Amino acid sequence: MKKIALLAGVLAGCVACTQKPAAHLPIDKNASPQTVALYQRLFTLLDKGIMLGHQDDYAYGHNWYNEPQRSDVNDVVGDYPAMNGYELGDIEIGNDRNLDSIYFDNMKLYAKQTHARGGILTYSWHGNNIATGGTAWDCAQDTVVRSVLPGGVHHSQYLTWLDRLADFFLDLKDADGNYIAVIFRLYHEHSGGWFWWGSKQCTPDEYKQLWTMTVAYLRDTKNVHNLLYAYSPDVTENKEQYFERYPGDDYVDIVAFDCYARGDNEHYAKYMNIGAQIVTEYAAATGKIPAISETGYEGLPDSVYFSEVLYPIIHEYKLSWVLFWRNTFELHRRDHFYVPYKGFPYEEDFVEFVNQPDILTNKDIN
Ligand code: BMA
Repeated sequence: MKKIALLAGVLAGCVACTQKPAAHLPIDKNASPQTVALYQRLFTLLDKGIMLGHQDDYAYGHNWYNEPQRSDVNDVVGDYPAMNGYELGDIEIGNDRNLDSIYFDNMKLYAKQTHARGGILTYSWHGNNIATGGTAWDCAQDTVVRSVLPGGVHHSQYLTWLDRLADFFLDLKDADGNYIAVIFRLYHEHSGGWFWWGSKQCTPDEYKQLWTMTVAYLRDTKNVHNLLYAYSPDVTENKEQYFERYPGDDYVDIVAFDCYARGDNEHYAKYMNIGAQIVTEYAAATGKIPAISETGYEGLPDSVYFSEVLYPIIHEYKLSWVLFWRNTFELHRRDHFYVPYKGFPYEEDFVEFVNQPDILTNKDIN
């Protein structure tokens, strides 16, 4: 009897195995212990709530630039974001600061400080157009992706660009000298046609090759093992469109999407729901992490955007984080902000949102 029971138990265990992976491991088989721990931490936190994210939070805010430990989010709600986004655009061309005026040396310092307080980091990359020397938005051609793939005219130069990215990630170290594990969200918003890697600029197959080449180069050639990889198209109509350019489960740790409010709340809710449903269902079925990698309402003209528009939507889903885009410091771009700063008339709306029990700030995840 005992034997039969044991056998039944083993069989039941196997059935369970085929349905749900026993442990959530990053796609990088040689991921550092810290990277494995970060991935597992994301799964643990997924049961707790949705992490609040903000882009460039430590670097600058509305009306200030590089003031130690300052953050618009902290100024308004009394705590830092749990998820902290930074942008690597221009690192590939060897610049000392990114396209939004953050010095990479400072960015490394912010990473160290953020990590020390238990925050999590995610990096985007608006890399330049290697064929024209223009920006990421220089997208009139449909040959750039092809030209950086193996055999393409810009392939070897493109690898030198990836070398600079690798150097940055390998410079992310904590106080004990361990690599800080972070999220890399590459070639994002590709369901749109505004970047050189967008849907009008390359075929699905070329996009997938660009992705797998980049991951394999960073991971296997450059030995960067402190990364989790996030896939994040812009809005999509359905699953088919979302996955049209998906490079495969072996190349993605996090399934996410970007979606902005632009005045039409019904339209926003529709696409937020489509995206949230796709990523949460897929993540649950395949053992990935689902997230909203960028959202917000530029200039916050709606006094109840956070509490009455956004929250009721995301509250329905098991999402890892929701990240709001940057609050610019430049005087000529004063309307480019996505979270309130101290003194902003609708700051209470944000406070109400952040105080919801399922919205997690830095303290809540430590
Ligand atoms: C965009 C804008 C740009 C910025 C870019 C990369 O959405 O905020 O001003 O340069 O992101 O951070």
